[in-house]
Amino acid sequence: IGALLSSAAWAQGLEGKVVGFSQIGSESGWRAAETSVTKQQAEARGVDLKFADAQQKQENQIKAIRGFIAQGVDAILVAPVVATGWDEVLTEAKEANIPVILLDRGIEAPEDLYLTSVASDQVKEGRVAGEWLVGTVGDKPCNVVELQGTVGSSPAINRKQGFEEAIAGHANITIVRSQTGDFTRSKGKEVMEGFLKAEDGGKNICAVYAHNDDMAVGAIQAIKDAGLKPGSDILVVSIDAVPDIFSAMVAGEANATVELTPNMAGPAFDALDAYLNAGTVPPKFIITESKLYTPADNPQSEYDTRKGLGY
Ligand code: GYE
Repeated sequence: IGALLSSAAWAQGLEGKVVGFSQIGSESGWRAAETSVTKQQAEARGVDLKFADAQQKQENQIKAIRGFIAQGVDAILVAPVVATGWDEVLTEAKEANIPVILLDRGIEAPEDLYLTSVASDQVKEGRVAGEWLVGTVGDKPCNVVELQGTVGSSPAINRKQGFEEAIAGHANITIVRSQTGDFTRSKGKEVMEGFLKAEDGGKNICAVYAHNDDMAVGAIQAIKDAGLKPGSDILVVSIDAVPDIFSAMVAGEANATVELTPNMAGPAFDALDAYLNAGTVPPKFIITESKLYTPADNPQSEYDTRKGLGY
């Protein structure tokens, strides 16, 4: 009897399900890791993952989602590059009865247009970074330059807000310049070069706050090229906890990062499994942890463990 019932009535999991994944691109080390973890998670669960790389363009994401709907996929994962402009295409998915799960970035849209959103609390990430700086500089004057993420993306908006909240009321800490580096290493370096030139070759800068580690790594290079020491002449605080920021910590060139897990797909597939197989409606927001790491946290071993995790 077990054998008779096994494949039908007892079926569980996502084996054989077709899931479309509209990924933003590969702007950062964190993003590349998220992509590889998502592919690993799909394979381990027997999911047929249809992967589409949008090369940073929302219009490409909208096209990919429409393609998934036309194919009649069982579900859609989307990492939304910007926060607005999703209502129409998500309404189309809803009308086709295809559940949509948001990964790692939020959107401004009615909540009934997606099943759940798996992401960090990005305001908190900014706050954790800002609180670290407040605790580190004490009452010394500190001019901060900020490298923002992609314009209009939820992490750029929220990480800015959280950091500003943390330094509010500390008049000795001021953001003197703030510009987007689009979450990339090359733009982070280029924008930091401009900041250094504009601020007396960097002598006027106490800290750089980057919305991700890749931009921080670019900024570290620019600081070195300007003849200053990142990590001491200019403090470096960022978000993601990718392996390269831990090697920068080992070298004394980075001071703090806030961890973002690249495993958004695991909780997303768990929620989808429960929804499709048992009708369990997940919470609207599944929030991942935001832990601070500094050079006191054994950065060499953090580097080593992360190297195997899809990075
Ligand atoms: O921090 C950054 C990436 O959307 C939260 O996007 C994510 C961010 C991540 O490119 O490195």
